[in-house]
Amino acid sequence: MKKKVLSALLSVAMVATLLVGCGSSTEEAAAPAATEEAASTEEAAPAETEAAAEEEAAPAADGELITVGFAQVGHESDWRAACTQNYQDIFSAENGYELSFVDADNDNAAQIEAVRGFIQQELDYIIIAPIETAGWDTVLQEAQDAGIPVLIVDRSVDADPSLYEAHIGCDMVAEGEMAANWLAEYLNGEEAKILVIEGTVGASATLGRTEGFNNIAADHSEWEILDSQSGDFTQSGGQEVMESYIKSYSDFNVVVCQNDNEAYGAMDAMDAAGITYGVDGDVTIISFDATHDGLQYTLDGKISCNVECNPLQAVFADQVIKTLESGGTPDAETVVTDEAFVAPGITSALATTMTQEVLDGRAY
Ligand code: GYE
Repeated sequence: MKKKVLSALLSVAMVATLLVGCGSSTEEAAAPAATEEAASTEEAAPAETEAAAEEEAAPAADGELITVGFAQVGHESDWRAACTQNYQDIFSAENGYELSFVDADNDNAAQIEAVRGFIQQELDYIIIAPIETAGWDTVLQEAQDAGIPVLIVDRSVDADPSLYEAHIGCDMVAEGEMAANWLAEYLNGEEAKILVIEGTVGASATLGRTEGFNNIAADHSEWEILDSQSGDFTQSGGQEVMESYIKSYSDFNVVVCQNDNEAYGAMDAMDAAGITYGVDGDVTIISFDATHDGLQYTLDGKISCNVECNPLQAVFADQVIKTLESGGTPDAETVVTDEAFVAPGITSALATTMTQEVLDGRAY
């Protein structure tokens, strides 16, 4: 890549002005237990990895670090914390990178400004985990005009795909469908009065999970979605929305939380109101993410079904950059696959029943 010396000098100033995170963990610790798909995708690209290692111009090979700016959504959830840690682990100096990390605190305008900052600093690559899908064309065009390749990770954007090199993330629509298909299997024709606590408005994770769930719900006339409001992917947001639902609706038997942290808040609100939930309670809770704590609640029978979204995706961004460094063309889309987990006592052909062993194997 160009402008190496300049970017190295600028990065000193950058450290003072940005929230910077530099990975210090070893490669070993960073290696995600991830999914089988993750492992197989990794195995599928050994030629590219070797090519990158042999490539003389590769900065890592000649001792120069590749500068990468990462514009992260924020720190709204346990999932996000795991995602951030994973990027800091993989994009470490040991692995040949100098990472500039900005936490946009769920502020779309601040996130776009962070990307502009990376462009001004003439970093080698920019990675964006976009808060919202909309509003990216202008700044992506600016990055392209400056000759800086951009990777979109986690959530997606609705911008022209020629403005970025690759997208890496989970299939959010498939996750929503997985949740609803499990509910159909579980209820087996019984009536459902459903309350949905959505994620951040305008985020592809919210849009996709909602769309996927609704796709399947459309085939179930015995289901009624009473309400669907945003809890912003936070525990406090989940609690507030659930408290207001409890005031407005006296008759419901399913609560769908679009991430684990919202589920924790919703459970607090139901506890306070004396509403029972879980496999032995009146209300069935579905959650997304399947983080360690979320799976503990699933193992405990409080969350009935938890649809995974694997946050350990930095290894794929590393591969895309190595491919670009060696002059190759990376896959435009890397889909990180997910599975669903159900509480003990629930028999499902669509999901894995939780055990202590599964929980112990969870790396995040
Ligand atoms: O589900 C939620 C986080 O974009 C997949 O963002 C991610 C979502 C995740 O805040 O916990």
